Amino acid sequence: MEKQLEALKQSFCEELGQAHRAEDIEPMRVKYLGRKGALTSILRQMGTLGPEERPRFGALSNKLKNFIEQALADRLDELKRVSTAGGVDVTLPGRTPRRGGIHIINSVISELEDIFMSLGFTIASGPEVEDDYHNFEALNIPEHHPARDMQDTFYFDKGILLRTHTSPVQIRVMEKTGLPVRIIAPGKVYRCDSDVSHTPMFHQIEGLWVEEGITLAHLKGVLYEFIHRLFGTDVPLRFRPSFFPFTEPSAEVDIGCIMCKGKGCRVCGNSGWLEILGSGMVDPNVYKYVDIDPESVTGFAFGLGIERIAMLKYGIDDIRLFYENDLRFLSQFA
Ligand code: 2NM
Repeated sequence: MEKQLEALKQSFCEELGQAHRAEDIEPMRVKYLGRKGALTSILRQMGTLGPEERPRFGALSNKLKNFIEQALADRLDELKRVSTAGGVDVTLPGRTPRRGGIHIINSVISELEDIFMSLGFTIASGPEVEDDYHNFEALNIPEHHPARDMQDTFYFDKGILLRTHTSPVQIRVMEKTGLPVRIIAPGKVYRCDSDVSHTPMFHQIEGLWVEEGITLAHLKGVLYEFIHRLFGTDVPLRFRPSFFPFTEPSAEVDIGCIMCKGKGCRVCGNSGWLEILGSGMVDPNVYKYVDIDPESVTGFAFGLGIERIAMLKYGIDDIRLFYENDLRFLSQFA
């Protein structure tokens, strides 16, 4: 019979743990302590015991009855307290907030900054809302150049726009600080364009080194070093003549396709090469706009899109993924 009491206590405790509403308590009291309850039916068997066993069994039964009464009262108290806290169960453990992470684009920017800082470049920044003069005119981009077309540029009032590249930062630095200049300008730029490889906002890094005696050899040296640090020293590189209004001569830089190792694939359009940046020697006309004597110095500049670098480095085939805020995508890089 002692065993029966012990088993009763155990099943009572288990059931109490499952009671989550105040209304669950009264039915339990009836079930265990009521006239037809479990404890009562055990007590009814007391008559079958010898007189010497009865007092001990009586004491044990009483103890269990008190225990059940107290436990029911305590649990009821607790459940009432919880329901008066606006239905919020303050006894539940808190929810752990999800930890944020660095966006993949920002971590690629940091990586590029580290490379250029180790080559003696400092980091410059400037406004994203620019004027026509710094975004176009001082960069030797003539009035009717296609880059000024309404299709590419987001305009505010006449003469005010969202910068379409970070070159205006370099114009501002040349205007303001003396020579020599050795800077990179990372940041957001805006163009009215949207498809698998274009978003209306994207990121660029442009670099500028202007100092007496700077030649095309410095341009090649810096860009070789940069690309080898970013993609590894076994990636082949080629300089292809090109044109930009603000550099003369100009060159675009291709790397051997990192997807197919130069064999030709969908990513490189079967050419085996990927275009990754534009560069050139700063056009003497640009110096005139910022009051630098074009006879006294030379310099080189370059520019590249961060998203494109990130897509190549991580094998991402749609640029829009960067800005849809889908954590299934973003958390892979955090
Ligand atoms: C590029 C390619 C070539 C460039 C030029 C200048 C400045 F301000 F010095 F004239 N900044 N950035 C430049 C040169 C940018 O991007 C594809």
